[in-house]
Amino acid sequence: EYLCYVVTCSGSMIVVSNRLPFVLKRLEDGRLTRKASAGGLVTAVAPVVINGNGLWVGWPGIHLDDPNEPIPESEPGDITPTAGLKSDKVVAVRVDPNIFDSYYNGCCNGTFWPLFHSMPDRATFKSEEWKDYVTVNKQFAECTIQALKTLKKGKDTPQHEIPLIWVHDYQLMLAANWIRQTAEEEEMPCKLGFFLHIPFPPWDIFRLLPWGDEILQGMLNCDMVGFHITDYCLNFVDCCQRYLGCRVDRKNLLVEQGGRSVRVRPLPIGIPFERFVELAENAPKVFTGEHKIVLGVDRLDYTKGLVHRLLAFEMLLEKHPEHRGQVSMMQVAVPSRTDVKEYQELKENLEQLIGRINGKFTTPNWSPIRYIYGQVSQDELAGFYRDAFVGLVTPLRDGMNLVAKEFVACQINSPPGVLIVSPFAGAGETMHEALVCNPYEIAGAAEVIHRALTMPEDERILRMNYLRRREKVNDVNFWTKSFLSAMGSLFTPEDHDDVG
Ligand code: ADQ
Repeated sequence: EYLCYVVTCSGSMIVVSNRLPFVLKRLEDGRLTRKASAGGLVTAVAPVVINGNGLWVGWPGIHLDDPNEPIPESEPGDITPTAGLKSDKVVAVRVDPNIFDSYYNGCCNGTFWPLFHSMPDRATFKSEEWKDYVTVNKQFAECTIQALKTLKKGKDTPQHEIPLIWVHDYQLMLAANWIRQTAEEEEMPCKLGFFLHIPFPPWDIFRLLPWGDEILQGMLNCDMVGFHITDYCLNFVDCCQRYLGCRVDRKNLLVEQGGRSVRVRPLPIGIPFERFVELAENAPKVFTGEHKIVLGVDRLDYTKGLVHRLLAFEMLLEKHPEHRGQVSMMQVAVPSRTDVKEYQELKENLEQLIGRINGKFTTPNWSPIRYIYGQVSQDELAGFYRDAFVGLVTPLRDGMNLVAKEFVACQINSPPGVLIVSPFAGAGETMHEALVCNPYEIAGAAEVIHRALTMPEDERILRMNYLRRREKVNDVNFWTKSFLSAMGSLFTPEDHDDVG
C-alpha cells in the first residue's frame, strides 16, 4: 500500500535549491519557455509543493537581463511533474552573471565539491569566491523570505500549519543564517530543514576549509540537518564539536547551538522505483545478446572513478582472457561542468584510455569498450539497465549514487544480473547484497568483476531479490515522507479536524 500514498506537508513547503525544477530557455522569437528537469528528486518533491500550495526558490538556468521579466507558465500539454507549478509559486533568483560564475564554478564546484568528496588536492581556496558564495546565499535567503511573506502566516499560526522551508545541498549551506534571523525579527514562524546530497567529510578533511566555522553555523541555523548515511551525520556532529565547541549527543545525533538543539538525521534518498520498472518493461531491446554487458552510467566527474574502472576492466581481460570476445563494457558518460578545465582534461584522458584499451584487444568481431558521451533518454537508459549483465557502480566517493538503485529497479529479466558497488558511495553502505569493490585496488576490482560474470544463477536471483525489495520500499516518496516526518510536518488527518 506504500505505493499508493500521496505525501503531503501539513503546512506549505518552500523548497530552496540552486536550480529551479525546470530551466528557462530563450526561443528564437525572444519568448521564454520552460524545460523540465527529469530527476527523481523533482518528481518526488514537486507534487508536495504543488498540492500543498507551496513555493520553489531557485536559479532559473539562464541570466535574465530584465529583472522584471516574468517567469512563463508551463506550455499547454506539458505532462512533466512541474507542469502544475504556477509561475506565481516560483521565485527565480537573479544573480549577476560574474558573481554567479564565481559562486558556482568557483566556490561550489572548485572548493566544496572536491573537499567534501575527500579530495583536498583538487580543492582551491579563494577568498573572493567565498565572498561571492556569501553574497549569493544571502540573495537566496532574501528570495526565500519574500516567498515566506506570500504565505501570510503570523505568530499565531497553529503548529501544524507552520510553513516548512527545505534548503538543498552544498550550494546553499549559509542561506539559513539570514532566513532564520529575518523570520524571527519579523515574527514569521517557519521550520527550517537542510539536506546535503553529497558526503560530509571527516574532521581531518573539513578542517582544511578556512571558513568551516561559518559553514557549520549556517547549517546549524536549521532545525534539522539531513544526510544520506549515518557516517556523514557523525562526521558533521564531530566537526561541530571540534570546530565550534558545541555540546553534542552522538547517540541521539543532536548538536546544541545558541540554546537550540539541532537534530541530525540519516535520510538515504531513493528513486521512483515503480517508474523505472515500468520504463524497463516497455524499453525496446538494446543489446544483441551476443556479449555480456558490463555497464557504467555516470556524470563525467572525477569523483565517479571512471579511469580506475576502465583500468580494472583492462586488467580483467589480461588476467582472465576467457572473457575476451564474450564480454563488453558499455560506459555512458553525461557531459557535466564542461566549461571547467579539469573536466575537459578528464574527458580527454578517458577517451585516450578507451582508445588504448580498444586498440589492444579489439578483434574483427568484438571490441571491449563501447562509449557514449551524451545524455540518453530515460527509456533508453532503462533498456541499458535491464539488459546489462553487470552494473558497475564504482565511484571514488559519492553521497549516495542513484545509478545503483535505478539499475536494480530495471533488472526485471530472469535470471537477473549482478550489481557491483564501491564502499565509498552511500549506496555501498545500504545495498548490502551487492558485490563490494574498492575502485582504488585495480587488481581486486578486476577479480570482483570476474566473480560477478561467473556468479551462479541462484546467487544472482537471491541477491537481486533482496536489493530490489529494499529499493521498492525505500523509494523516493518514502524519502520525502521521512524528511517531512523528521521535521514534524507530515500531514496526518488528526491534526486537521476540519479536513477529517
Ligand atoms: P549526481 O552526482 O548527479 O547526484 P547520481 O546519484 O548518480 O549522481 O545521479 C545521476 C543521475 O543522472 C541518475 O538519475 C542517472 O539516471 C542520471 N544519468 C546519468 N547518466 C545519464 C545519461 N547518460 N543520460 C541520462 N541520464 C543520466 C548527487 C550526488 C549523489 C546523490 C544524488 C541524489 O552526487 O551522490 O545520489 O545527488 O542525492
